[in-house]
Amino acid sequence: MALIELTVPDIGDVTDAAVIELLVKPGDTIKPEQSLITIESDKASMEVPSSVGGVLKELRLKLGDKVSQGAIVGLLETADGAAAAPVADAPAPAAAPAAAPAVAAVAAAPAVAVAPAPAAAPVASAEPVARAAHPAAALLPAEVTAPAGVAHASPSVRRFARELGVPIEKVPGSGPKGRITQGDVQSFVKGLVAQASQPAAAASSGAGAADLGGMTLLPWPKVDFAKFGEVERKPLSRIQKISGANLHRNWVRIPHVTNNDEADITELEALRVQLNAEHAKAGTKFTLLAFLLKACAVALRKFPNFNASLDGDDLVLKKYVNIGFAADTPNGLVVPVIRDVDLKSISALALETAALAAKAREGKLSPAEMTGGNFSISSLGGFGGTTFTPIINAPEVAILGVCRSSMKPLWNGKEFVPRLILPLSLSYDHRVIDGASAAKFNTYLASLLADFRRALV
Ligand code: CAO
Repeated sequence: MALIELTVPDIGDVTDAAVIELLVKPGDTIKPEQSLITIESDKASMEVPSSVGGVLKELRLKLGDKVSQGAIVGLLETADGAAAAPVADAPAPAAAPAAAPAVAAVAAAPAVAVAPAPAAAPVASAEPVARAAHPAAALLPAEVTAPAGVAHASPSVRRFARELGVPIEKVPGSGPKGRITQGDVQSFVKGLVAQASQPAAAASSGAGAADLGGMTLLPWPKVDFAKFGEVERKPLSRIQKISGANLHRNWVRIPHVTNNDEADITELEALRVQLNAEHAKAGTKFTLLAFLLKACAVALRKFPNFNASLDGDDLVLKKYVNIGFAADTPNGLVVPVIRDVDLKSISALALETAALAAKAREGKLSPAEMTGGNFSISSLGGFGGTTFTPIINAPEVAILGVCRSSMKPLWNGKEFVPRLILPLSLSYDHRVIDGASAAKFNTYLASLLADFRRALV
């Protein structure tokens, strides 16, 4: 029987490394090469193993202690007293990466060192070349690989993360007290893989990949839905995948604000009903959408910044007025574009929107019929709702959302009168349009819809 003092070996120029894990406790039977503690400096985390077996009689360190070479880890009672071998006789590290700092458990009673042991690879300071060698690490944005706070994970989980090139300190822990489990590392990697495949989807839609300006997100939650009830898996349609990637980009990259207003369309609706009655034989249907297109064209002429696109540091003001409208189809959302809306009659606009909407539903729109828009209208009036936040169709800078009109009591100065009120939700790119301009645009649009004669002025 011999009592051996275990000390921290030469750990290069690392000093005051924090003890972040105690992997054993007094009374434990320690096998040779078993890790005793994990220490972490600002450059690396390392496990300190014992090269000899025995029973740990005393642990002299606690979490948070700062250690340097020579610090006493604890006292180990060996069975025969022969384990404290010179360094030269000690077993070689089994799997220490060449770049890893050499950390040894040191038996020192008296001055007898024991084996250098396998040590953890420096996770936080891994060279780019080393990272690229790992599939998961290659997916990490630069700032994800930067050093961060102390991570709590067992040696086997650390080893697992290391093998995948995952910086353990970036993995959110789901275990007790935030401890990182092997499942957490797996979820982290799956999340990175999923994120990495999203730009590919955007690229396939012609949108091109883009980094998220340093935004790092948690992995997407992985849930086994079938555990909670019956499910059916249905792949997204091609249009849904393309429009989804575009909507996602636009939502993330454009600072959206929505201005909500109301238009009194009592007179307009009366006119529309009258026109429809008069043109019933010809089969022309004067839709609200046609009037909205015309009113928006007039408003776009009055507020040119809405009829524009951002191109770097320039605002490109367009001298033509092309407006797209969102059309709901069995395969997903598409946006056919009406050209030169300002030059067309309302009946022509009604006919053209009907023809394009029918083509959209049949999936027969050509690419040319869906490009060149300056502004968009998303009309949900036929379905319902009171307000919503339409997503701007980049590179446009604004979009009008319209919900269902309803009769409301309006105060005319003397009494409440029933009026047909149309909700208008104008989303705008706040980099180009300020709140005051948006309020003016929406108010002006509402005034046109309230009295269409103003559109002639
Ligand atoms: N308030 C009340 N009723 C309205 C209305 C409104 N704002 N707008 C339309 N309606 C009524 C119409 O009066 C018509 O009723 P009747 O059949 O009794 O005459 C009915 O709704 C259908 O209207 P419409 O034929 O004029 O068609 P529309 O202009 O409303 O819509 C189209 C055409 C292509 C825009 C529409 O079919 C569509 O696809 N809308 C979906 C837009 C969308 O999905 N937006 C979301 C994009 S973001 O996810």
